[in-house]
Amino acid sequence: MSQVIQYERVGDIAVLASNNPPVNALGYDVRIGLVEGIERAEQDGAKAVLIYGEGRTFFAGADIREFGKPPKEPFLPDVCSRIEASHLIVVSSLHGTALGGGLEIALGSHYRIAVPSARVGLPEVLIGVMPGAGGTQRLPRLIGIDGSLDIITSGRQVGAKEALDLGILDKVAEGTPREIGLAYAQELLDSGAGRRPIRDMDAPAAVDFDALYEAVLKKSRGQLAPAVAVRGIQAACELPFDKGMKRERDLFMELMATDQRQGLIHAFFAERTVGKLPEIDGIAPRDLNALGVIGGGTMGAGIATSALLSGLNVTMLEMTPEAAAAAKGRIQKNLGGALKRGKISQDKYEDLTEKALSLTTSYDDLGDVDLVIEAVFEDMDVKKTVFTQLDAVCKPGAILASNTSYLNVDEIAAVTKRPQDVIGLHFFSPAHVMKLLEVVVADKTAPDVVATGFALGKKMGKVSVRAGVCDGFIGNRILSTYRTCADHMILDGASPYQIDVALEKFGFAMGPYAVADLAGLDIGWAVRKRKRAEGLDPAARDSTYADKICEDGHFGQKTGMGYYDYSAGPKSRVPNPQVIPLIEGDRDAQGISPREFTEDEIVRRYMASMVNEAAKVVGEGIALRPLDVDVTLLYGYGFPRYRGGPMKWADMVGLPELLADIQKWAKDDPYFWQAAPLLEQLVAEGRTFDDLNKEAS
Ligand code: 3H9
Repeated sequence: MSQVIQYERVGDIAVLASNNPPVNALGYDVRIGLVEGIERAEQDGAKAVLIYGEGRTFFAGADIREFGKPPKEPFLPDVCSRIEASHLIVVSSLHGTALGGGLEIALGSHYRIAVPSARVGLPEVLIGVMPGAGGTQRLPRLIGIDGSLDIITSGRQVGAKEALDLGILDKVAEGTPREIGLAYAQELLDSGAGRRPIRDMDAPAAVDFDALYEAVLKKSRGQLAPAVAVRGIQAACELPFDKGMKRERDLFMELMATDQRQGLIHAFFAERTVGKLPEIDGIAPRDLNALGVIGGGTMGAGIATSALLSGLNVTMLEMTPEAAAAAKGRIQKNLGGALKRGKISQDKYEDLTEKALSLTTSYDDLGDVDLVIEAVFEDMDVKKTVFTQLDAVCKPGAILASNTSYLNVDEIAAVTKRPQDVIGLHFFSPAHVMKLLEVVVADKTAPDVVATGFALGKKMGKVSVRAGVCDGFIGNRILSTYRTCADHMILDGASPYQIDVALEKFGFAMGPYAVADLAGLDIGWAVRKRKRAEGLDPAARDSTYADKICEDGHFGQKTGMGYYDYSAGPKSRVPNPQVIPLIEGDRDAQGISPREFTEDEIVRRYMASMVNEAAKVVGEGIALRPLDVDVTLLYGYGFPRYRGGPMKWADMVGLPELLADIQKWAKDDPYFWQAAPLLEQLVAEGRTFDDLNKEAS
């Protein structure tokens, strides 16, 4: 008998309790245990079977770690069908998250009960597959096409009440899953209720599935699984049950073989691994109740909003009462958005804006905060002044953090008498929306300060990535390289619009020039001016058209004009007619004859420059592992999740091919295309970035 499924008789009811922490994933032992449990119940005279999960949840799905390996019998669809075929009444009692194969086990059962806090769903498309154990065949028979289509193609989790209303659940009751399951099974036996296999229910009438397929494909922006899942629902409506099951299995296996499945599962595990760091293993974070924020512009107000929403008290410091009032207005606006979306109540809104938030113009009011985040103008001298003042007023042990996006945190720390308490906490704008937080660890930062940075990120619901100190840390350093690559392609003949289209087709939410317009062209302008002042390498290519756009007062969306003209609204994106002549001027001045670029070449160059810089970032230890880069790009830079991140993408494309491209392009521009030593090493050793991830875990 399987170790993970415990069998017990309670009167006429055979109880199968699954005990496979942490989430009762349906691995081999669980599958075999369920089949054995049903067989034993049938043989020892039970009249009903109760299936439930011990620990925090009912089955959260198939064991994703088994994906990509040869499947081992009994397969999950057969387990569900075996449960359904039993001559005993089978009840599943749900708590926690009954997801994917977990919900499919419940759908294979004849009745379903859940505790009120339970959530159900078929999230397979979120990891690049589709329900493969009867979900697309049974759910439409139970709740119809519309509900199934929504649940299966979105992958969203459905609360118990909604699931009851939809007809997925038969009953919701308070208690432990065991108690409510036993009571319900007994109630069914007492009432003489019969078996109720969903396979015997009528399938809904077919609709125009080709149109549905196309609509879902368009909505999924390049991701295949949701549209392919529509074909599964179609099979439920058009084929007899067993043939529908076969069709579902074929579609499932088709998706299992895709790069998108690999990319999405990589992303799933990468975001769960990124916070696991040897340096903070077992280290307790410092107390974190009161936060100070210096500077109430868009960034500071976003950070304060996020902190307030996570339950921290915030003291916001601004230079003047007027600026403080403006900062409060921004925070109120942000929180107003949360109120409007139903995320907080009116009372909570009042509490956060009037009690948890205080405004000040005096550094003395920061004496009691546990952690203070500076979000002032991106200028080293200004930052040093702020940190000197903070060092003077903050209590011993308080953490002093900078939200700088490029500047050297070691240099900032050096102006204080407590460099061990100084850290970089780089949020992404708008900080109350964007999920990424770079935790920048300086030379002298203490481990419990790092742990506190991660604890703050968790409290705020962020995905935190550890970064070392360098110009731009992980994300902005890599961004600066691939933007430079795009700028070079423009000098050589591509247009910003062609580049945006090519990368949006690749799957980026927005192309780099549309992003630049959104972020504000003045930001890149300031960085270019700083870098030129520091002295550019004479071998580096440079251009001036982007500066000229700024000199004309066009900073992108906020001024209504940038690479695009936004006079018809922020989404209108009509090319600004002044841009191409400015580019042509640059080309003429540099004696460049423009050439054609295909979309394929644009993507190859752009991606190669990104991966190459990322390999340098990993090789230098700025990012701990390739997966840290992947998570950074996925959460901060709109990288398509179904491609897993740039390093995972590179592994799938092939590192030798990528290196060969870089070496070829280096013949024309040896300064820009310097291959990363780590990339050369991996190619020489026949290894991948993912091998490095595995070695580090
Ligand atoms: C499927 O079912 C296909 C079928 O239709 C057909 C098959 C033929 N497998 O997220 P957490 C691990 S596809 C293996 O931190 P939470 C996770 O890595 C599957 N491991 O906790 C982590 O490990 P570690 C459909 C899994 O409370 C630990 O559990 N189901 C799986 O924030 C805790 O996870 C899904 O896609 C898994 N299925 O969230 C559900 N799930 O401690 C995917 C989790 O070593 N899972 N782990 O880092 C989730 O959405 C969330 O994990 C869940 C819990 C909501 C369950």
